[in-house]
Amino acid sequence: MNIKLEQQMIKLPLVHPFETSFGIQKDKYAVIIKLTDDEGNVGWGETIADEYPGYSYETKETVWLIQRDFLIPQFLTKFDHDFPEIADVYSAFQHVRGHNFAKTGLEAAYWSLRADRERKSLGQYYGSTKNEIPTGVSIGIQESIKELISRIEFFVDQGYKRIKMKIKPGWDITVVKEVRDVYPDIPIMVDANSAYSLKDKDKTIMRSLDRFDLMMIEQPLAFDDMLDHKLLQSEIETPICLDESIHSVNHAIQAINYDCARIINIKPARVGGYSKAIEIAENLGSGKVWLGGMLETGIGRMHNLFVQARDEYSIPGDTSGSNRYFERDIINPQVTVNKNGTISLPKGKNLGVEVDEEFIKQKQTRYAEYRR
Ligand code: OSB
Ligand code: MG
Repeated sequence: MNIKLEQQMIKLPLVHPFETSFGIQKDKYAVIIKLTDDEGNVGWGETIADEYPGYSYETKETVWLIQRDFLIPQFLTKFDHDFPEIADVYSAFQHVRGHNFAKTGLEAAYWSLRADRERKSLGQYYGSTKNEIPTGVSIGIQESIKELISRIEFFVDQGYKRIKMKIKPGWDITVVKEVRDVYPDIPIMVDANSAYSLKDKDKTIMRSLDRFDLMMIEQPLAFDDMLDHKLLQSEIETPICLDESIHSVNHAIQAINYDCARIINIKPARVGGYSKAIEIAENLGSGKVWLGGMLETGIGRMHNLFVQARDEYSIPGDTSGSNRYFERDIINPQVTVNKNGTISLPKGKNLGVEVDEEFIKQKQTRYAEYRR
């Protein structure tokens, strides 16, 4: 089978800078993968492409090169005779260690091509059972508590069901307390992005967060340390949720079995793809998983929405409406949030939305084409 693969880097300004304990992000980069087969069917995938290796070691440069030099050539050979199976796709990637973001952009495009060829919704491949999903919003560190509260108000007024606030030392207990005073009942959680340690000072902070009835504390400790999280979990009531520490199906299962965490934030790109995100959900079940985000553009957003429409994803995730991130998204229509805090899923084939290729071209910073 002949197949064309287009790799395009795009840059979109964020409507609001996103500050976490590891830095401030002002622009969103993504490497968009487009597959076209010889019958004109198309598949779209998005690769997370950060400017700075703060959340992960992968950056927009590493994803581009690892795809170009290793993953794309190996992936394209799988179209040698027939249309590959998902196991073939993974076998193309198995000798490249790590680099899950780079792999996921290709895997996602492959699923989307499959849906296009078979004239089905992507949701049928991802096991969607729901027409709408409950969702939340992740709010970065702000200049002042007053500003944070007005941002929360802005999102609560739009219907968002759950608020996630970023914390770091110096922006934690007081901030959470003031937000709780204003919003005694809304589901709130915090995300530390590894900003704390097991030092007494930090443990005291973690313990004092117990009184605010938080849904969970996301990734308080180091990105590569599950054991420390287990020790911390044994000393606090609030469930720990792991994000940066989980890179595979096995990690996710072990983290829950050994009580290093009670909940896992699944980001398909971090665990190596959408099939892996599904496998983790099947293994852990409802109440233990939810779907995180990496400020995706519309293509990654649609993939994320369809996987969240599975039964196990009952906890509201981080997938917000397009306008929370961008002035204009790369799909039409844009993703919007309903008054009741849900996002409705489109019914059409493939992504269920149009990819705005004109706009992608305008925002493109790099382009390459591959064929076999
Ligand atoms: O830790 O979950 C995180 C964004 C970039 C990097 C890390 C994280 C995040 C988010 C944003 O929290 C979630 C989203 O709105 O996509
Ligand atoms: Mg996180």
